Parts: sequence; C-alpha cells; structure tokens
Amino acid sequence: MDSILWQIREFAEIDSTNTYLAQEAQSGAPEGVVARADFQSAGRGRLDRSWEAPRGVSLLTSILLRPVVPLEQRFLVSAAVALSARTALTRLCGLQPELKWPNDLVVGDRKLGGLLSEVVGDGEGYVVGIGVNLQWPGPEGVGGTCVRDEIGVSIEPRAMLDITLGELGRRRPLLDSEDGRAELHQELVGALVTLGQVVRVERSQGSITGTAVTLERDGTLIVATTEGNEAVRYGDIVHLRRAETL
Ligand code: BT5
Repeated sequence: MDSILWQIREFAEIDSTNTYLAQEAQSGAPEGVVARADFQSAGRGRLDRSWEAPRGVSLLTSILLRPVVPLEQRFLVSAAVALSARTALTRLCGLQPELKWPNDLVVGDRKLGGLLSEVVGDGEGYVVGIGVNLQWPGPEGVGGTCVRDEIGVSIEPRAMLDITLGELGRRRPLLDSEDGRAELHQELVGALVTLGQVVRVERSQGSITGTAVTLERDGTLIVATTEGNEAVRYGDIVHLRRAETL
C-alpha cells in the first residue's frame, strides 16, 4: 500500500519541473507533490548542464519528498527514486537499466536517464527530478539511448510515472529507519553497475583512474588506484572496462 498521497500536477510546458517544485517546496508544499511536463524549455542537469527532450517523448518529472534523513545518507533519497524508476521500467516492458554512480540510469554505457536532486532549506525537503528517455535517445553525440531504441517498445511518460510512484510508495518508508536505509543501500549496491568497473573520475582538481570497489554507507565511492584507495564523494565518472578481479 502506498504510504503517500501523490498529488500530480501536469504541464504541457514549463521551464523546469525542478525549478517549479523547489519554489513550491519553499512555500510549504507537502510531501507527495509531483510535477510532470510534456516539455521543458530550460530542463536542467547537474552542475549547470542542460537536459534536453522534445515534447512528449520522455518522462520529465520532479517529486517532493520530506523524509528526516541523516546528512550523510541524503543520497538515499534520490537513490529511492532511481531504483523505483528502474523497477518501473522492468515491470512495464522488461528492460532493466542499471545505475551508474552517482545519478544515471544506463543500458550498457548508454545513458537512458538522469537524476537531479536538490535539497530544500536545511533538509526539510528534497526535490528529486528525473528525466528518462522513452522514445528519443537524447541529443546527438552524448551517448544516450531510449527505451524504444533498446527494445522497440513505446512507453507513455504518464504510464511510467504512475508505476514509478507505486514503486516509490513502497520504498519511501524505508527512508525513515536505519534498517530501512540499510535495505535501500543494499538494493542500490545490487543495481550499481559502477562497482567492479575500472573508472576514470573527473574532478575539477584533475582525474584519477582505478577500480570502483565499494559504496560506503555515506554514498562515498571507494576507488582503488595504484596509489591506494581514494574516497570519491562527488564528480563525474567514465566507465572504462570491467575489472578482471575485484
Ligand atoms: C542529469 O544531469 O543527468 C540530470 C538530468 C535531470 C533531468 C530532469 S528532467 C525533470 C527534472 N527537471 C529538470 O530541470 N531536470 C530534471 P547530468 O549528469 O549533468 O547530465 C547532463 C548531460 O547529459 C548534458 O550535459 C548532456 O551531455 C547529456 N544529456 C542532455 N540531455 C540528455 C538526454 N535526453 N539523454 C541523454 N543525455 C542527455
């Protein structure tokens, strides 16, 4: 049974569902408010990048959650949404994307979707935005893919949203307890294709290459390099290949 009453607000066009919902959240909107748009004129990625999609062919949505979560486990809030979207796709059409640290849904090394999670105030709320390519593989040259190109099935954005929210209703209570968060962490580790890969971590202070070996309880990725273990808390990574041994 769902733990939250979802309140879905649909838009033919909006600048960004995240921008809209963050404003609503600041004005006191309750947990469970969801914004979905057919088109975003200023869709946002992380680090001031943009998220692109023509009208009606992608899931473009943001979800307001208000769990009380320790600072170091905030990453589990967006993980709960990513895992819910992943399971929703499997239930809808059999496709099982994997998750790439920190915030992507991928099929092989092709990007199917991404998440943009924003904290409201001091942690009173989380606006978790997700874009999933359903019938269009993303702009040229970025290595994207879509559900239709992968398995020949056209899914409607609203159908995907409804199933995702059903899945999220089941996971949301897990955020409320230490045991529940441990369970979510386990599910995340199982879905994270990054673990066991040789990765290049790109950060403003330079890049490092090594094998991604563990996801710590605080969301830190441990990368084993020839110089020893590096704790990676933020940054973009490139999967280079599967490591021979872990
Ligand atoms: C993300 O950022 O992957 C987070 C995307 C979140 C989008 C959702 S849509 C609903 C909600 N409202 C918003 O305004 N945003 C959220 P990042 O990891 O920074 O990836 C962005 C990069 O992915 C861009 O710089 C492009 O290279 C590439 N990209 C842009 N559009 C894409 C697409 N449709 N498919 C694949 N790659 C894309």
